[in-house]
Amino acid sequence: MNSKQYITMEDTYGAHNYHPLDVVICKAQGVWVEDVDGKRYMDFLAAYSAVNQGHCHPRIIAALKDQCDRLTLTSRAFRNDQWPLLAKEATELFGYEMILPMNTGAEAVETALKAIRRWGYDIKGIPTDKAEIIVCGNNFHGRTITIVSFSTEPDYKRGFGPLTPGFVVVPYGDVDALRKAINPNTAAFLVEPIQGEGGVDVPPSGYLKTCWDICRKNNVLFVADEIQSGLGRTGKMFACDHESVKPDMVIIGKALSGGTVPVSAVLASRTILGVFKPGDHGSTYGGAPLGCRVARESLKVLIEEKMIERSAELGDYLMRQLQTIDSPHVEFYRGKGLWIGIVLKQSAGGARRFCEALMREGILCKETHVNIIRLAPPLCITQEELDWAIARLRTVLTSI
Ligand code: IF1
Repeated sequence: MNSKQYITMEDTYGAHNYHPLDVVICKAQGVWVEDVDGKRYMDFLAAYSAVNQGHCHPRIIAALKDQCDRLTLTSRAFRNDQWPLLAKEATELFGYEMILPMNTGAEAVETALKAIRRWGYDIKGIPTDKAEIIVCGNNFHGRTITIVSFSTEPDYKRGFGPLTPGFVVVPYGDVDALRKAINPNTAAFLVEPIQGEGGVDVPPSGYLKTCWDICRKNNVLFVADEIQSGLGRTGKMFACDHESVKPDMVIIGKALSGGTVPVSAVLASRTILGVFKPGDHGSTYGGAPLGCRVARESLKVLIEEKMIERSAELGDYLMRQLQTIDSPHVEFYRGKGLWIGIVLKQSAGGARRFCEALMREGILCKETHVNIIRLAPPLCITQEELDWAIARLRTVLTSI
């Protein structure tokens, strides 16, 4: 079958909850993907930063295959030989006392919300059912009904009511708004250190540190959703590291399993994750040996192949090169490491057509919020591959 036939089949039988580019990918390696018609593209989205290590990384795939031949799932009714190793390695690597494993990012965020609320009641002493969690405008933390209850994007929540109460929204980047929103019932502040869906929106320098200080002074948990911004994407292990902020709780996912099977987790102190007693929370695949084995290898690859340093170096290079492109359509560029948003002028007619033009040039990326092109290649990208992409970005941004 050719692309057209696959697309017709998908659109006939699959729910239309996405509006994807018309590229039908059938294989991939590193930064390169190939469609069913044999055309090659450079992936500049990396599955929303779930493929930081590159597609089908040989070490990660080898670990996946080896574990598949041994043991894939026990459920947490029994123990296995991979979860304890991931638990030890991840808590030591990230500097936390405890970790709770889940699968998707949304599940990890829901886990964090449960831990926050129970900490609020059992430890902070907030009256039952009065706990408040402060979140930011333009947030994206997943698609469950509770998570979209605090989204500020109407399309993400319309028709999904009744919505979950207990959330207070403040403008992103505004420390005074956070300070004013805190009251004795506030349990936590949940924030993306850089807003991905918000269009790679980097907050003002010092924002995270000031928010962290305000939370500490008010016995409010500072919780960072690093599911997309973490694991090297911004040139540090975590985006919070750019301001030397150590969250009370950090949420990770996506690249934790290098684009294979979903693995996510919440890390925090023994006091915070100690609120969960046996049977309080869990999931069928959370802590499965297959996911844990792959996650262990994915973290090792990130570190041993110096992908975090590469993200910092090549990200700075990419930003400098973009700044030299004199395009009538670009308002400004923003981002950190190999994570950049190209904010287009209103007159540019929306980012979608630029993404379609880039696809014709052999680059796959995604628009967000109508006028922003998101750039996020796998962190294994080489200088030569990046130069190849920059030449095409220059062509599209100056020729449309
Ligand atoms: C979609 C967006 C990105 C995330 C952060 C939690 C989650 C995500 C910071 C939930 C997931 C994905 C979900 C996917 C598209 C993509 C996305 F456009 F939706 F917003 F990346 F920006 N926290 N983001 O970015 O993790 O449950 O998906 O594993 O839902 O369309 P998940």
